[in-house]
Amino acid sequence: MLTIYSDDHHLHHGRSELIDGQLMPCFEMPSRADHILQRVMDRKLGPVEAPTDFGMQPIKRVHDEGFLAFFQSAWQRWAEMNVEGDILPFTWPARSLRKVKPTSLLGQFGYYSFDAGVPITAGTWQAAYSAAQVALTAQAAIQKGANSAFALCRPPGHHAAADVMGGYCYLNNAAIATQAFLDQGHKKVAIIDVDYHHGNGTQSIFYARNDVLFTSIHGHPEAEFPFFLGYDDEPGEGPGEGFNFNYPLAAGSGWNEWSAALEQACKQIAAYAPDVLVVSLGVDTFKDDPISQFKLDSPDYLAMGERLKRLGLPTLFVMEGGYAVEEIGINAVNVLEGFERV
Ligand code: Q9C
Ligand code: ZN
Repeated sequence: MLTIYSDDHHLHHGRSELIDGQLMPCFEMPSRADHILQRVMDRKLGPVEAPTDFGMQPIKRVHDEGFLAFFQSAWQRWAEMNVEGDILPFTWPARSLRKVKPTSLLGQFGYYSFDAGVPITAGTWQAAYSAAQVALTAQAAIQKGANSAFALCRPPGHHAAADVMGGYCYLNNAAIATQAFLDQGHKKVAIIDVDYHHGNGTQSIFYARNDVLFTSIHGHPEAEFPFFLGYDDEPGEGPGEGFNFNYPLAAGSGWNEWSAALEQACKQIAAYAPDVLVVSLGVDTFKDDPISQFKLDSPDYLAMGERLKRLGLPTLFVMEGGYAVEEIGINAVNVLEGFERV
């Protein structure tokens, strides 16, 4: 399987996140992608190529212009203020407040985010832009006839909506690639989001559309980030009604529960009969993940890949979460190897 990768992800390394009442070093760190790349090479998964630059146009197909302008210029504005440290949002337009767009940098950051898990550093824009190009280049390989490709993206994307960043995510790499498939002539794309967290950004981008089927298996939002989306009674709206399926699972769920949900999701995908499949590939479902509560073990990821392969679809894998850094390469590449060995 072809892997697309750019070293540009190193340009994004946030300092701190707030977790369990403490400021901790960010869990979403550069060594994550380094370990995955190492495993891709150790296992001789296939060629590793650099991304092509497709420019801003395919990103603008998914993201709001004002949001992009804010993100792209934020660090320059911060630098002019001579403040130390990363830019972090801390006030959001929650109930009782107005959804106005303030003029100040920090006010606008609150307007364009939903949590504080999105530090903007000097290199964050470039890293996120390159991650989107990685996803688009892997998408282009499938468009040219490859049966599968792996976008080794970082930072991840599935929590980012059209004009809202959050949960370590800035640009929605999977959604940008999905929209590119549609813009290049495909009629129906299915997404399966296997990250431990609900893909709220991806769901919201395609919620009113029937040309994208969104399915997600994740920790129940009653108890887990992102808390405010990802319940099982979110069917889609308008023309998109009937094209969104969430499978929230209890903390402590292992392969038995998880694979039963995967069967349900695969049944919906097969019934939809899409032209292509996009997999939002998070491996934070792993038993030793430091911020998650599922109990998948490394061999389960081989079985996951095998099941996805049996859908018989051209498949784009887009890297999302996974924070057990030592095992992240084994687990992510196991999905790809499981997919290839059927
Ligand atoms: N106590 C992705 O996996 N913070 N994002 C969780 C847990 C946010 C995860 C705090 C987790 C975001 C792409
Ligand atoms: Zn996650």
